[in-house]
Amino acid sequence: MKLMGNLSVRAVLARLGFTTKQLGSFVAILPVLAILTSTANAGFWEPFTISSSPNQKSAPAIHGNIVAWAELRSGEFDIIGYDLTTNTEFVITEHVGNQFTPQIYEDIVVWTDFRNGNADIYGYNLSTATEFQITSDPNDQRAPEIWGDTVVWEDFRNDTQNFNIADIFGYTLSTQAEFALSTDPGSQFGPAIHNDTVVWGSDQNGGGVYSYDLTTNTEFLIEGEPPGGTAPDVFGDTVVWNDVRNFKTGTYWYDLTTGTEHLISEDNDSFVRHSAAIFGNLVLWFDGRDFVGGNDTSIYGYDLSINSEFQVATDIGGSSSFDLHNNTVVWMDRNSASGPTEFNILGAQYVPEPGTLALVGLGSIALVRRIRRRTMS
Ligand SMILES: [Ca+2]
Ligand SMILES: [Ca+2]
Ligand SMILES: [Ca+2]
Repeated sequence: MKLMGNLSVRAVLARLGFTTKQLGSFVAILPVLAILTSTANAGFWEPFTISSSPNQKSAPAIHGNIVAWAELRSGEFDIIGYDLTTNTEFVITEHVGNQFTPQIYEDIVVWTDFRNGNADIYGYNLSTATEFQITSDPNDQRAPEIWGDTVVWEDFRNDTQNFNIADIFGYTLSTQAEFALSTDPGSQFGPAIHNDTVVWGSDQNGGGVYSYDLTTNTEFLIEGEPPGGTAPDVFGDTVVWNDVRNFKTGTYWYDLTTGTEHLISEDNDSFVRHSAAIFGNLVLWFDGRDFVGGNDTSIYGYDLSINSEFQVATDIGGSSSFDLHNNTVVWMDRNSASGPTEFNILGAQYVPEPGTLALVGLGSIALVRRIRRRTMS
């Protein structure tokens, strides 16, 4: 996954529509292609607009062709969905009370819901158009994430004194069974999940990044150097997060298989980076390096397959979250440059640059043209 090997090149070409026969004739030059793409430039991000309605919005999420976000309508926040294939917007819930922070996995949307006077986790099945309740504990459950059959969230049920020290809980959708992942001392926050791995940040013992293996029910401290511990993300065996060391803000990735930590990049100042996310070879984060006043924030990223850093978007205001799935990122753009503040849900799709020089050198010009045409379309 980290380096673009033959299999992933093959997978990319298959996605571009090449047949098995065409792929077979391509295998001979794959090693050359793999070497040259390892030094290739990053691709580019093609931006698009999802919603520019005047309502206040927050926390967009994406999975496949579905985008969801929280939107202020009639004085309260609801969960709104959008289908990127049909460019149509639809209501997921407009129940009384505020709904925030949706996340999506295939046809299931989950979110934080205040309809009961405290925060609970609710869900919605897009295929059956049915809503369902996940938690009913009288204390707060917030910030759910979902992958496959499992939902995880920040849970405040055990802090009956202050209601601000969180644990991590989870729920199996198929069995409707709730369970605790971590009731460690201090606060555990910002859980993320991919396959059978859950990760979170913790302020326990000065701060750290933890992972949890759902198949073995074991917790593992990844990084415990204070002040580490901003909310991490996980994809496969790769965990990513931002932290500050020696007054430099860095983005790190950790290989759960080898137990090794790697610096992706760092700013030579304590510029704020937060909200690192990973999907496939792409790592993205909010980055304050372009700050020139106001609420300017940028999204920067890094392609682990070609070791290249790039800017995804800049001057997006005080946006507090984005989401990444496949090659598409969505975020909230808060723009007050000309008049009243606008709250736009924007997106961008990453178009990787194929190893064009390698292919041209091997006389496969027609193939290159086909790749580029299909990639650009
Ligand atoms: Ca509502
Ligand atoms: Ca609750
Ligand atoms: Ca705790």
